[in-house]
Amino acid sequence: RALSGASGREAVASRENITLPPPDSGAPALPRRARARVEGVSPFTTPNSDFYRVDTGLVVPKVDATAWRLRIHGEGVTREKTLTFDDLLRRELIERDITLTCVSNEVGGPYVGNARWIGVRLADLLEECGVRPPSAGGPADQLVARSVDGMTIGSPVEDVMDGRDAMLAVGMNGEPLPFDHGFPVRMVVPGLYGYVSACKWIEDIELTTFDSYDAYWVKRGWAREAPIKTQSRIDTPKPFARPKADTVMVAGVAWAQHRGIDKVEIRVDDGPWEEAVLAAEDSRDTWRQWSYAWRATKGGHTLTVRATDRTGEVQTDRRTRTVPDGASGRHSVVVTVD
Ligand SMILES: Nc1nc2c(c(=O)[nH]1)N[C@H]1C(S)=C(S)[C@@H](COP(=O)(O)O)O[C@H]1N2
Ligand SMILES: [Mo]
Repeated sequence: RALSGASGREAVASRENITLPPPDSGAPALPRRARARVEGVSPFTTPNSDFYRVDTGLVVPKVDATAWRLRIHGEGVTREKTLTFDDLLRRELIERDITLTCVSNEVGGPYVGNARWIGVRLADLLEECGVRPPSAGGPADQLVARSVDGMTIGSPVEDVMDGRDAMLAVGMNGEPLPFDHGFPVRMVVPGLYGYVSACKWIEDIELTTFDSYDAYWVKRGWAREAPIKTQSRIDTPKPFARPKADTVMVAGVAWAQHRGIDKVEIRVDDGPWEEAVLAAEDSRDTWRQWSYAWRATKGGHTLTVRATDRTGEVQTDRRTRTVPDGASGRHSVVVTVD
């Protein structure tokens, strides 16, 4: 059906024919000091070509946007909708910077990236369909998104409709979604791990309950609900680096989407926690870069980072595995100063 022939020629052509209209609500200008000027830190905006990719697809679905449809139906839907790609483009478009994170990211791991997304506000569409969140008496507490390749991803209806910038995204960093990242349309919900929010190649949204349906990864032992944990990562120096005894710039990123990052601290060996310099906050849905000028002394040292989010919660030291709801613990890097 929507998956076109082996070559995906129609899909490629449909993508090339898309001109994304300028968003009605542009992303707020990036604060001038949102970037830490330290070599080796992850770029604030992750280029599409470097953006992590996590999915079960052996073959990336190639969907022809002109044939694509999205159906919204289920419990509490009083007016079902079927939308085309052009229907979406004709709606009010918002543009937002949102950092995506995978629940399978180990502490210090690479499965996190930040992009500027363009899309349609999902809550508006749901409201037009008559959907009310549970807090307003709606019968459905789970929104199950289904992709053309059969993936199912369940998100709390309450979160999607609570005012955050949950969207059906059509654009990523100024271009139509790359095929790898869900062309033509995917979901993005700030604050939730990808496996409970970020359905790529979406074609169906069903309103249901958590009691009556378990999505793909939930059937395999992962948590039903999974807000992103407060985390931080040292990007530089790299593990086992051999910097010279001098001032060494330690830098990285910290994230706690939809709560925001308030503070980042660095500890050298068993020393006191020292505050890092935080780059300006773009939004509470994006990561923040940080840096720390370390007066490095000769010998082997362990650098450890921890973040505090805007609820005041300090990133825990308690190590957990990624299963069932995301790794916790603190990232450390061992270096030898010459
Ligand atoms: N259709 C589909 N959507 C999916 C997945 C998938 O396997 N299939 N993986 C999810 C997971 S686990 C994550 S973390 C994000 C990753 O999005 P990205 O590959 O664009 O970084 O997509 C989510 N959406
Ligand atoms: Mo993920």
